[in-house]
Amino acid sequence: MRPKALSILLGGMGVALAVSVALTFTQRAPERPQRFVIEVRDFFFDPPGLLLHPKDSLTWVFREITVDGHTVTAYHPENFRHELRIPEGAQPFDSGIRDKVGDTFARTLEIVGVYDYFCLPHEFFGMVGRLIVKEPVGPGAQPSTVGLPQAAQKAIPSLDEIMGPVGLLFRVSAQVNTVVLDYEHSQREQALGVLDELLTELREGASLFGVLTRVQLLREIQTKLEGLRTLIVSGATMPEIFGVSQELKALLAEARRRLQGEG
Ligand SMILES: [Cu+2]
Repeated sequence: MRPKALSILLGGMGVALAVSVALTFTQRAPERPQRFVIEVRDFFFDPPGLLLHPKDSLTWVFREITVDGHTVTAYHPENFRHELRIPEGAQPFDSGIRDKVGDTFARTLEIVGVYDYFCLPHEFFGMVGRLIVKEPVGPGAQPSTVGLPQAAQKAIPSLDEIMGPVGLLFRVSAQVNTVVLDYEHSQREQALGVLDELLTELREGASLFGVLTRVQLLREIQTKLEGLRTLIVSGATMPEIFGVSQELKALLAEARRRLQGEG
């Protein structure tokens, strides 16, 4: 397992610390639907957790493919008899094994609640993810009845973490992924639109500004986002774009560690 996956596993242990700040925390205005992208890598989902609103669209892009491939599979009795950990009445999803880099799988989740999902070949290594549509309710909000594999329990972000400041970092990660995928698909204007919204949020003292200031990473993350913007405007190559996006991810991971260390 890669160091990054390990750090996510270790990071999961400090989640209870975010509880107190989560209570008074707002992540975003819910009015306008947004587009989010989660990257599927060897052997983790990036970001591992995400807060969505019912009209938001969500795409997984398979960025790294190990020899046995990966899946995006909801915890649902119809999926390999796993326990139900998505809302009652929600459609179970399963991408099937994907073994082609750049492949995508998309869903719009309309029913409010928690959606836990896993990668079929790698659940036991902790390759799991958690989505919350609007509110942390439903079967996925309850402790696992049969017990998730130990590595999965450690890797899955807590509800409080996703609903609080760390969830905001997850959202930035998913938006950076959106920018990268848009650019890869020659949607440069869309990519710039997402990026400019993020940069505006950083300048105008929204929650994101506050959280990044608190962990003393505002300036670095802002500079990297501006660097990404410059690359996109100048028509940079995909390796250059991937490079900066990975540097951004590293800064966001560091921000998460610092938030967890505050308690
Ligand atoms: Cu996998």
